[in-house]
Amino acid sequence: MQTRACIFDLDGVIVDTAKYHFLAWKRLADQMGINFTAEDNERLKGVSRMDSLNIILEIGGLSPDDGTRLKYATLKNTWYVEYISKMTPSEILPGAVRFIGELKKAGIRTAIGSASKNTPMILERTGIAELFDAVSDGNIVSRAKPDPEVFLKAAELLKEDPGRCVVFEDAAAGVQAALRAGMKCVGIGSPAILSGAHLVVPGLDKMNLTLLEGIEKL
Ligand code: B16
Ligand code: MG
Repeated sequence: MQTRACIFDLDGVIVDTAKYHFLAWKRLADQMGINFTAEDNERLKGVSRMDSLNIILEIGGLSPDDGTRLKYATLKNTWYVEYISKMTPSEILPGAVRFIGELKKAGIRTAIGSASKNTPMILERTGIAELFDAVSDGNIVSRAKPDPEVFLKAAELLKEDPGRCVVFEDAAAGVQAALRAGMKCVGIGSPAILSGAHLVVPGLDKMNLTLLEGIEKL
C-alpha cells in the first residue's frame, strides 16, 4: 500500500463530542438571550472555539468587545470540560478501535488532527491516547481549518510525506483543509455535506483496508 499514515479528526470521527459542545454553547446562548438550535450547531463542527462563538453572536445579532468575547468562550469551555471530564471508553464511535488496529497491523502510522484544545483530555478519558503515533491539535496550531496547518503538522510530527497521508474528517472545512494539504480524504458522514472527499462512508465501522487502497488510485 502507498499510504504511509492516516490522520483522524477527533470530534465526529473518533468520538461524538458534538452533543457536549451543543449543551455548553446552548447554556451560554440561553444566558445571552440567543435562540440557538441543534441545526445551528451543525455550523460549528470543525470550527475553532472563537469562530464558533462569533457564529452564535452573529445569530443573536450581538457584537461585544474582545474582552467580553474571551470571557464568554472561557465560560463555555468550563462547562464543556465538565461534560467531557465524565467521558468513558464507551463513547468511542463504532469501528474506530478495530480500524486503527488493522492500520497498525498493516504498518500504517496514525495521528490525530483536531481543532480542539481539549484533545489530550478526551484521549485520556476515553483511554485511546496510545493508539496514535502523533497528536496535532488546537494547542500546537494557530490557523483553523480549512487552513491545512493542523494536518501538515501531523505529517511533520510523523515525518511522513503529506502526499502519502489520508485524512478522515466529518466537517466540510476539514475536508477542504485535507485537500489543501495535498492529502487524500475520507469523509465521515453525509456525501451531500462532504462532496469534496475522495470517498464518503457513514462511519469508521464501514471502513477497511480495501477501501483505503481504492482511493490511492484516484
Ligand atoms: P475546543 P475537531 C473541533 O474538533 C470541533 O468539531 C468544534 O466544534 C470545536 O469548536 C473545536 O474542535 C474546538 O474545540 O473548544 O475543545 O478547543 O472536529 O477538529 O476534532
Ligand atoms: Mg470533527
